[in-house]
Amino acid sequence: MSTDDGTPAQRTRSWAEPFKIKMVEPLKMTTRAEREVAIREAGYNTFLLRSEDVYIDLLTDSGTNAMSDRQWAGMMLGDEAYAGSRNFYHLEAAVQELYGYRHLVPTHQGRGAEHILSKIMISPGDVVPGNMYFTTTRLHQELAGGTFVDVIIDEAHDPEHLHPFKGNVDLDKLGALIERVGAGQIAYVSLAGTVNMAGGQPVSMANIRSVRELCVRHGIRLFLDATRLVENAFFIQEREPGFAEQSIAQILHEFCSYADGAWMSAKKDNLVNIGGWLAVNADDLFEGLRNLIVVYEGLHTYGGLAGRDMEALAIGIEESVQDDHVRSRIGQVRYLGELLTDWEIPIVQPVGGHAIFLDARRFYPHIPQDEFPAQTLASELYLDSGIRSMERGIASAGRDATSGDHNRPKLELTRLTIPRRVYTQAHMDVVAESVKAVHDVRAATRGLRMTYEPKYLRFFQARFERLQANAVRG
Ligand code: P70
Repeated sequence: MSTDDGTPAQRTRSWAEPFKIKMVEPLKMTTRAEREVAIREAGYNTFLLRSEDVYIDLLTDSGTNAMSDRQWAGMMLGDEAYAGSRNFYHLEAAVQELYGYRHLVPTHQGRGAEHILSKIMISPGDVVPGNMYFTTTRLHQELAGGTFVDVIIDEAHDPEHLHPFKGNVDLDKLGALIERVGAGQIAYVSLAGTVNMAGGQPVSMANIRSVRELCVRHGIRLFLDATRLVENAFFIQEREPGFAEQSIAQILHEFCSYADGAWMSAKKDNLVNIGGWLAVNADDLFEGLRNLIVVYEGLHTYGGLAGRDMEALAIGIEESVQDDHVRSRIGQVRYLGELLTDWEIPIVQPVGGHAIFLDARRFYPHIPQDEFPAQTLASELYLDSGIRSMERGIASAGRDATSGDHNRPKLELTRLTIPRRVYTQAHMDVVAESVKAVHDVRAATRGLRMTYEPKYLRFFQARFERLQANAVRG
């Protein structure tokens, strides 16, 4: 821990936010009767609620971060030139310094980068191994003609397993896949830090070193989903022998050095409200990306972002790797996790970087997966207190591209995602109390039926209705 050069006893002292609050945004409280109407009109899908009807918004940590005074000052220094904006060069320098890649293109957000990378790297019929799927990542791989294959360790699918690096790749699974399809058919290996769908679970440095070695041996490229890689570095610093004395920035840099490039949803770790980027080392690859970016995003020196957004992002990158920031960010997530664990609420363990994941299978053992237990839990939480969470279960997993049947993931989770630098510890107390209230009446709760299902990424806009009216509570 870089800021704490003291004894182990001092390390156990409380953390606090390394900032004070300069501007506030009032929150709106609603009544249960108002929420009944709002959630029904939203088709029991928290994505379809109006944010005005939400009290504490834990839908996502994406684009919901609070920017610093330095970032806001940077917004005033936007160079809105079409080409060669000064802010682009600041952004490029920040990514080169902290992530270590030579070439950069900005994108409007993470999926813009996923789209371009998938188009360049994947040929129809290719296979893309990765450490658990992510919704947008997998869809872009599929739209480019690829097939995603999950090579994460089995422990990642078990919400109760206490493995310290549940995001790790299973090298035997990856090796067997390469044997089976041949290295020529593997587009690249796709590795995410603090794996979102597994509960924000980290990848160890030892694991990425081994994955790198395997890839080099077979001439396969390795790309990182860097969206929450700073948070991944924190877990390496805390849990992996030999890293306790290194800074988050040093660990991040080494981790990135094992990959050929990375894509980023800057709306998470990088502390901005919008933005993304794609960075690589190889000149030929960059040539291709830079060309395609002008087709889909914008000129290669803005890629869909305003100059001011690139400036806020360049500053956000610097702030995001500060050890005190990361420690308090993850400290807050853990605080909520500890409250829920004390009350024996089933959550994914160990607690990951960006969210608490409620285990809806154990929360509602009487609701079958086809009746959307995690979606049900998200709507019950909203009804109880106005807190907004997100389904990460069968609705998110979509349908099998060949059979058309639901994908039925082992993990049926409801995510309470904590935005960075936004809420206080008292908000976390209120959230925990609401989860407990919903848990106390769980036996009376019934599931949902899907009444409308969009073709792509159905969870965003799907609509549901209640299977049976739930018992009215006071
Ligand atoms: C979330 C957000 C975005 C994301 C991510 C990882 C590991 C790429 C992206 C895409 C937003 C979201 C996206 C899909 C479904 C639900 C929510 N995750 N890789 O809340 O980045 O959103 O900037 O295009 O987590 O987890 P972007």
